[in-house]
Amino acid sequence: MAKPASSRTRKPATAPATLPGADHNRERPGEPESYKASKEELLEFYRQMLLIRRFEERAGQLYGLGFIGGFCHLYIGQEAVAVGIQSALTPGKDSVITGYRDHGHMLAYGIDPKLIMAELTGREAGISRGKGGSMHMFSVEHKFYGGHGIVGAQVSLGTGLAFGHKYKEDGGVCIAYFGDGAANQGQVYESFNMAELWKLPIIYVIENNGYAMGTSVQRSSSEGELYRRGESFRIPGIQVDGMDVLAVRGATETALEYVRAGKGPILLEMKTYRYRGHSMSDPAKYRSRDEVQHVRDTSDPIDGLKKVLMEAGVKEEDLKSLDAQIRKTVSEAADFAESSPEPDASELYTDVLVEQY
Ligand SMILES: Cc1ncc(C[n+]2csc(CCOP(=O)(O)OP(=O)(O)O)c2C)c(N)n1
Ligand SMILES: [Mg+2]
Repeated sequence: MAKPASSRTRKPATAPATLPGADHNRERPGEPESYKASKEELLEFYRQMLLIRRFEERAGQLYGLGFIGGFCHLYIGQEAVAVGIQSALTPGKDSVITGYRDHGHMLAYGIDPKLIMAELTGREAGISRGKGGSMHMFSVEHKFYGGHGIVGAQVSLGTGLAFGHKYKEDGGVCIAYFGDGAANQGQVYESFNMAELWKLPIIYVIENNGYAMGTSVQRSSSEGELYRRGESFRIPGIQVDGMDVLAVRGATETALEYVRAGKGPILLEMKTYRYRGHSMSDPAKYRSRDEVQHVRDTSDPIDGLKKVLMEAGVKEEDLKSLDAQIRKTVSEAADFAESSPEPDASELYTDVLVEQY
C-alpha cells in the first residue's frame, strides 16, 4: 500500500510570511548557576523554609481539630520553590499570583504568620478578614494577587498583571505559579501566545510536584518534560531542581535578568514533591508510603540546606534553637487565631460585588 503523503514534509509553494510581532529568532537565556549565598542568606533561607514547614504542620493539626474548615492544601515538601524565588524579587515592584496552595508563598513574603493563621481559621483578623480562607489570601500591599481556587485561572490573570507592568512601564515582572495539572489547561496556552507576541514581563513557574490530585504526570501528560511546554510559542524553558533552594534562586536570577531586559516571557519548571495529600481530605491511595519516604530521605529541601549550613560552620545547636524560636512563633500564631473573634454577621454584606459591567 502506498504511504500517505505527509503534509509536514511537503514544501509550501511560497515561504510563509513572518507573523507581525512574532520574533522568530528568540534569544535563549544563559545556563543558570547555583546561587552563591552568604552564611546569613543561607540561614535566612533555612529559617523561612522551616517556618513554612512548621506552620503547615500546625495548620494540618488545626484542621484535624476542626479549627479550619473547607479546603486546606499544604505546601510541605515544596518550601524551596517559594523561598528561592521570592528572595530574588524586588518587593513593591514585582507581582506574584498563585493557586490555592498559597500559605507558603505568603510566609515567604514575610507576612505575619498570625494574619495567615487567622485567615485559615476564618477570623476577622485574617489577611482577607476571615472571608477568604486557605485558598483566597491576598496582599495588594505586597503585590501578592492570590490565592485562586480555579485551576489555571491564575495563569491568564498573571498574564494580565504582566501586561499592566508593561503598560505602566513600572519595571516589574509578574511571577505566575501553577501546577503540573494546571499545565494541561487551554487557557495556559492562550496566555503563552499573547505573552510572547507582546513580550510581556512574566516568569511562568510550573511547580511540578508530580501529581494533580491523584493523577500523576506520567498518566496525564503526553509531554511530561514540562519546561518544554512553551516551545511552540518560542518561550524558552529551564528545568530546575525545586528541592534545592540555591538552584531555585540561581535560575530565578537568570530568568529575571532575561525578562527585565525586555526579551519576553520565560518558563521555569520546578521539579518538586508534596509530602502530604493533595488537600487535607486526600487519603493518598495513588502512591506508596515508600515513594514519599524515599523523597524525604534523599531530597528534602530543609535537610539539604542543613548540610550546606553545617559545612559552612553553623552548629547543630544553633539550628535547634532556631527551630525552637520558629515553633514558638507558630504556636503564638495558632493561639492568636484561636482566640480571635469571627467576623460579625453584618460582614456577609460587605465586599460583595454588586455593580454591573
Ligand atoms: C478549572 C478547575 N478544574 C478542576 C478543579 C479541581 N481541582 C482542584 S486542584 C486540582 C489539581 C491541580 O493539580 P496541580 O495543578 O498539579 O496543582 P497541585 O495541587 O499539585 O499544586 C483539580 C483538578 C478546579 N479547582 N478548577
Ligand atoms: Mg501538581
